[in-house]
Amino acid sequence: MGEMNKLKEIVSQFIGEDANVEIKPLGKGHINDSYKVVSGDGEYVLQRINHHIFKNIHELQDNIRRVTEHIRKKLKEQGVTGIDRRVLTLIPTRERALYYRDATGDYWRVMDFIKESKSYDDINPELAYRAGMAFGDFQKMLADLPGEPLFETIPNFHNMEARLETFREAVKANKAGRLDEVAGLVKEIEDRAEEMCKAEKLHREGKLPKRINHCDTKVNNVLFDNDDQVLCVVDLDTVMPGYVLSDFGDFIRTGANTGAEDDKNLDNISVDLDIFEAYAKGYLKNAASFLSGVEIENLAFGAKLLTYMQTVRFFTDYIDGDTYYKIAYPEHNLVRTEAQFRLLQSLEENFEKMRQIVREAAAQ
Ligand code: GN1
Ligand code: MG
Repeated sequence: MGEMNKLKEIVSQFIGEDANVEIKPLGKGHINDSYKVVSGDGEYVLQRINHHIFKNIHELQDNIRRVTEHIRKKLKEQGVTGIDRRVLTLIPTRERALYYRDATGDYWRVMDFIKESKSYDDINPELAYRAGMAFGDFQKMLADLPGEPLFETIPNFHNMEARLETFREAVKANKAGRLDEVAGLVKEIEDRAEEMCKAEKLHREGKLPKRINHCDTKVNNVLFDNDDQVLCVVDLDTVMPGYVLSDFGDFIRTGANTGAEDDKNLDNISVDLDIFEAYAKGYLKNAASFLSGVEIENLAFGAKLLTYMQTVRFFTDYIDGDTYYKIAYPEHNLVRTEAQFRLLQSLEENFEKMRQIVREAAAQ
């Protein structure tokens, strides 16, 4: 069966047979494969869920069901109109399952395509402010999710201690024989290791709670409408318990970088403090009411932490021989590592300014 016929057969499991269905690749995630599906009765997103990374698809899809149902309920209570564009809608299979496993063992899901929406890879302060409000609202709406805690779809996903352990194992094993060329960078990572494990330490001391986090607060995971108003937050695979400083920090890492995540020209890279300030203001506008002093005091640290964590993750994958992230060329993970490290250095240089900005935003 050709690739397109295979995709059509998978789509038919969810929406039935449609000879004229159109399926085209969509987006540029590092993990899943996404397609836009246009059929006679609607537009959808089809995704192959990467089950090498998300090992329990059943629990993952159940998380997304709980999260989207809860948000939908909140939006209804608030009298919000056009709810179908304000929260993702999972389309079940004809057997009423939330995913489909094909004959080769791959896992698939279908969601409604959010019409007239767009995302940005680069933003301005106004959009950052709106995105900050959106992620603040997202955490707030989920703060009273009833029932069991959400499943950790990737165990220890934003746990720095665990990430460093994996990094050190990779260094020891030196599987791809790449260690000689990167020894200087290994030292830079180790020099900061203790500081960067501060969140886990605070948590053990009972000073930093876990809440429901998005855990992939990239700029392009916020959808905007044609008037640049926020529609909703997407990419819910990693919604799980975590520290709010992680979500704050990952947005700054991706949204307040004047360069690209994999910029080859390190001179392009620095923290954009206007974006930082706008995001902090928007986020705290919606989140200040439920955050503790310790959580607020550590938001700026979160920007350093998530950038450091991403440096370690790309670096680990490079040392391992590129087994996790999709790469476009052989040195890609090293380029990403160096670019993230440069951003970290810029965050370090601007750290006191960032803390001051957060304090002022929280006082408003
Ligand atoms: C991955 O594929 P994407 O863009 O959704 C990764 C994030 C990283 C990011 C780095 C499940 O996200 O944690 O921050 O790449 N997602 C997973 O760009 O590992
Ligand atoms: Mg993602």
